Amino acid sequence: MTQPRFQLYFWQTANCQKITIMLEELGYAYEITPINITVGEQLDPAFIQNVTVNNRVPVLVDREGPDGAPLTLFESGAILKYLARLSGKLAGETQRERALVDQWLMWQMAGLGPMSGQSFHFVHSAPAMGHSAQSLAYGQTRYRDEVERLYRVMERHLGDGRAYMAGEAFSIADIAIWPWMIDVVKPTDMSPFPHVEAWHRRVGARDSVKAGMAVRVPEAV
Ligand SMILES: N[C@@H](CCC(=O)N[C@@H](CS)C(=O)NCC(=O)O)C(=O)O
Repeated sequence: MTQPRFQLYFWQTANCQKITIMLEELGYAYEITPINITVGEQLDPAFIQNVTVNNRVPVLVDREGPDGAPLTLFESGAILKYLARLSGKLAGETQRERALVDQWLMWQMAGLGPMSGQSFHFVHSAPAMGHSAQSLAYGQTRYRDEVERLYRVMERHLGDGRAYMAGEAFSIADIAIWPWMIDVVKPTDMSPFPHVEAWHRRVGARDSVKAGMAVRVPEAV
């Protein structure tokens, strides 16, 4: 049996779900290789030596990479851009559209993603590790506030009536942002963000998003 072209090192997390959504959107065949980050498989020396120096997921292998040689890529934003270039889809048609797609992709990669990740850590993970409420309070407030500021940015932007982050066309910017809007980190009161909520429903209704989010690894809880 022939192997699918793409292999995705994956755990059920927002950065990995960006890639399953993108692969589903493009209709590309892929196989999942689970890397259980809850037990530290990303730190396995064999994974670091043979797959990625970055000891994180997602990692995508294109078995038919440029010049026919396999290509192994980490960083979800770089993977999205690679797949967009390969397919000629989802990264804008004109220079203007491409610039705006990149702008919002970078906004997610440098802002919403890391800030939400830190908020998740201080609000969800660190309390379970036994840190005192007092020692966590500053970090919780700092990252919750920053995430809320980023939601206000999105609300102002989408409030102008555009359907998607970079304009009228769905793009990798939407794919990068959508999986990060998780309950643990989004503002508790979403009433100031009606356009963000509407965008979230619009994107979530796509078959590719439903399929990409439905990818499960056996051990994940
Ligand atoms: N900027 C990277 C972040 C990758 C990342 O932090 N991945 C998380 C899962 S979403 C991970 O592998 N965590 C394991 C760890 O923290 O050791 C990307 O967008 O791909």
